[in-house]
Amino acid sequence: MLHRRSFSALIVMAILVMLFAGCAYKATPSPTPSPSTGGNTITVTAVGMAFDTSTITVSAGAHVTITFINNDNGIPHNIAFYTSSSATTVIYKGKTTTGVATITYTFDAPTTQGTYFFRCDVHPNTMTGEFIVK
Ligand SMILES: [Cu+2]
Repeated sequence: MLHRRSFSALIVMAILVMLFAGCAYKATPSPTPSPSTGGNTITVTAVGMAFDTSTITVSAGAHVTITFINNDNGIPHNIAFYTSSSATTVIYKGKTTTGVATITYTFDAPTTQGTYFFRCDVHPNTMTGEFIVK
């Protein structure tokens, strides 16, 4: 029964090869997602009486540059940053601009991490978001 024994040996070898291949496959490193840079240069667009984002995230203490595009023809908007949604303490109040127009805001982010608040002062009930400092 030499033939049968070689056949069994072949099966065992095949299984070993498959196991090894399985291990090799698992060992293949998966692509590492590129780390977020903190994004301290940001573009925000206002269109259709809304911001195109509900969050603006920057690094603590970073010098922030925001390109604000107002695509609402004839309608004034701005972005103003406050410590909370009560909008009593201003972090930075961007100049109001009437669309269609683009304006650049520069300011320094708070040095304390946290979730703050931003809104359009012209439409404070509908155009709001979270200003995240991390
Ligand atoms: Cu507005």
